[in-house]
Amino acid sequence: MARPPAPLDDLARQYGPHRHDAPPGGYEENSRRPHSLVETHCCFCGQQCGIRLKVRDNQVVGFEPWEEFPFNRGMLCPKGVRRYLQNAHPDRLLDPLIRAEGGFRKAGWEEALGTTVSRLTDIQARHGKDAIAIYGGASLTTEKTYLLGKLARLGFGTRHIDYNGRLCMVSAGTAYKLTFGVDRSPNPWDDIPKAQVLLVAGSNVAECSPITTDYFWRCRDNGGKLIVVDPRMTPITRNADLYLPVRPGTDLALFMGMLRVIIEARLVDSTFVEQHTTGFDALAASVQEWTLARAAEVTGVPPQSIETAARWIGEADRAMGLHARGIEHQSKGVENCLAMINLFLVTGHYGREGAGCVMITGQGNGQGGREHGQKCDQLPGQRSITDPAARAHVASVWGVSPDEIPQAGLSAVEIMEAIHRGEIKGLLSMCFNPLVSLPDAGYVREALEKLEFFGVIDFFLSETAHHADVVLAGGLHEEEEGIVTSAEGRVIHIKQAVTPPPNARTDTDILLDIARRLGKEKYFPFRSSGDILDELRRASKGGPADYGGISYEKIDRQMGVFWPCPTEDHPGTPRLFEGGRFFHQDGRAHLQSSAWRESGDPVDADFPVYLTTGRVVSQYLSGTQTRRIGPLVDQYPEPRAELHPRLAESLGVEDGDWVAITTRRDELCFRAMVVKTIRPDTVFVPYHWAGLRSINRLTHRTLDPRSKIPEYKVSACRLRKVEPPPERLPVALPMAGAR
Ligand SMILES: Nc1nc2c(c(=O)[nH]1)N[C@H]1C(S)=C(S)[C@@H](COP(=O)(O)OP(=O)(O)OC[C@H]3O[C@@H](n4cnc5c(=O)[nH]c(N)nc54)[C@H](O)[C@@H]3O)O[C@H]1N2
Ligand SMILES: Nc1nc2c(c(=O)[nH]1)N[C@H]1C(S)=C(S)[C@@H](COP(=O)(O)OP(=O)(O)OC[C@H]3O[C@@H](n4cnc5c(=O)[nH]c(N)nc54)[C@H](O)[C@@H]3O)O[C@H]1N2
Ligand code: SF4
Ligand SMILES: [Mo]
Repeated sequence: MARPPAPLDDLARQYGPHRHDAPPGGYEENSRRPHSLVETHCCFCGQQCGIRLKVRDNQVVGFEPWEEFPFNRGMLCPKGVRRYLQNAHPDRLLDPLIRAEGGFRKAGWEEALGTTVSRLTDIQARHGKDAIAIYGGASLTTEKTYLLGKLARLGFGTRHIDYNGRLCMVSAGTAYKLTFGVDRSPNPWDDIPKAQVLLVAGSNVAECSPITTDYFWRCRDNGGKLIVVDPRMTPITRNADLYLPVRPGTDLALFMGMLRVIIEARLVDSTFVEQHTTGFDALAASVQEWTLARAAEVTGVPPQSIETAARWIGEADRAMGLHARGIEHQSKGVENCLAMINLFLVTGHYGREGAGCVMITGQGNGQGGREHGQKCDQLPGQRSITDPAARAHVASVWGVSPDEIPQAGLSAVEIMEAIHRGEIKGLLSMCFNPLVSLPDAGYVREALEKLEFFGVIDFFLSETAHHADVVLAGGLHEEEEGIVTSAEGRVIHIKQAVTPPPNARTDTDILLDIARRLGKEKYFPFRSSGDILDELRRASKGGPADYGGISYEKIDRQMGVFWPCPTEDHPGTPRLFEGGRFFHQDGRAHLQSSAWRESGDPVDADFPVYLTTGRVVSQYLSGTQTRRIGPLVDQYPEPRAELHPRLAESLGVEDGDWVAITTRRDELCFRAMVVKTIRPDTVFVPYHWAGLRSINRLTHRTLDPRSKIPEYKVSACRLRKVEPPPERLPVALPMAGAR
């Protein structure tokens, strides 16, 4: 039975959520009145900047910089300085909601939780334990992700739990696991200024990891060179020494071409390769055919630039690579990362100051959120769920026998496919907005409409939550204590600044109440986040991501603790692989060879232009939070299609005109932003909006076979000029350069 979403009022349909502009009492009044300050971290991206939150009357009413926190030393980006406007937002969910005729009605917790548990367990009774799935998220503290994983496996007994980090950087994680035996950026950010060469691939650092630019400029001040690989000249490119305008989806060819140059020019560090790696001969053979001419033809990058980039890395004493979603959001995302890592390994740039290849983590808890058991294939401590020893260890901590832990389940996009097939009939989603963030949104909407029961835990009514039967009013970041692991691998302490409004609850409370209603309270004896952390420490002990010696007090004392940190007296490990010791049993790095493949949605005569997607500085992810913060909306109010003047001219389009973008899935209209900073064969649209502004209606579901990450960065499309679509009211244009 198809279930349409709950209807929205007209305002919400046209503009999305309500905007909120000022703290209670307005800015002036707010700055005068007394308040207390809480030292904690930003709730948004993986940089996890330190921030002091201003608290008054149990509300976050502002912020002050926290200069002592070493990572950002008081610096913040536009999102960080406005996040506090969420706290008193009029859209904040204050009660649980239950689907009713024509929308939702407020409900009590007894009814909402009772319904959620009885509907989900009823589905399981009729169709088996695996007929329900759980979605988690990487904005949650690590304690919550651990709890959610345990609740899925021991509480509900389903094998299907996965999370929104599956859409983020699992291809990078898979590549690091394959090569090094561990999934973490090997270097602390303090290494960046010490490198002589930085190779930045598929990362819009200035807009998406703004504080990292400061490390880049310090590197440049020290004489370091910057190489940027991106189909768009992102803002950091203005200060780059070399720009490689790669055609979307061809990074693998670029890196294989560069590796061949390094080998031919005898820039391989043979001693390092011999003593610390395996697989070099096969790797060298695999790049033989990647001559400069071929690499240039496939990538669209001039051969001299490919050669120069390779030589700079090979000739440097200390070089670093940094990559993000541009190379990871591809159906060969794993291969791209492997090939980039190889460039640094064969040249001996590992385990030393200023030398290594790192991934720039995206989500707030992108790192910690993928280590302790909310991934479909994983148990706490970055252990594999298929490894009998890992199962035995975790089972002993949980007080169950290993057979009681379900086997590996389906990943995030695969769960949607199983819903379409009718195999999964119930879904509980916490901290995830799949309707906006998963590829092929039309397909996702159909899946949500097919569910027998859908429960959502969120503090705003996201577009996904409109499809829910029950919405449980969960907690904001500042309402609970916990830990998060930043892009550097630094475990930090999130402090509770306020308590939830009277009838909302913290996420932890909600999960523990569900466990109790399932009759499983004996496995969930936790009274605080600290209790959960204690168990998590034991569960992770001995695994690659060993948190055994990490406590809130130690984090506060050291301004963060880098894992692995196995014991209380261990200082933590800022730099991995020192002395050339890697995490595989043989202590070596395993160089991996790859073969070239086309993207999953290839360009052809009908769809001749590349469509790529990503972000702008003022909006965050699916926008549930930042589309509600007025000053951020003003910075960039609606998605625009970036196109090159040559492409615009061929379409007869001028800046501000409307274009229809058509892919093999759907067609949508956007206002054009004509810029010289993009390849002429590529169009870029940011993805932070819903409904007719959601670019994911046009993206495709091809997954990377090993990591199951979607290919957001490469679709094929065609464009044509259109009249302003009648269903759109005029919206103010973003001010030039004010992203
Ligand atoms: N302002 C802001 N900051 C954020 C976020 C946000 O939503 N808004 N989200 C956070 C999260 S979760 C993440 S994952 C990160 C993402 O951070 P980034 O990965 O830096 O951001 P994206 O915009 O997704 O993509 C990065 C770049 O990839 C380029 N690109 C597209 N296709 C290709 C390709 O085929 N090859 C190469 N080499 N490059 C390509 C795009 O032009 C873009 O400049 O940002 C984090 N920070
Ligand atoms: N086309 C395209 N699509 C993409 C990408 C792209 O580059 N292009 N990027 C992908 C990437 S990298 C990512 S990370 C995903 C993100 O995908 P999403 O899962 O959509 O990420 P969010 O927008 O953070 O959604 C999280 C939801 O959780 C809620 N939330 C936040 N914090 C908490 C909390 O502490 N507790 C609870 N209960 N709820 C919370 C928010 O209100 C929001 O509704 O999107 C992916 N989608
Ligand atoms: S850079 Fe990231 S963590 Fe820092 S203030 Fe901006 S969004 Fe927050
Ligand atoms: Mo992400």
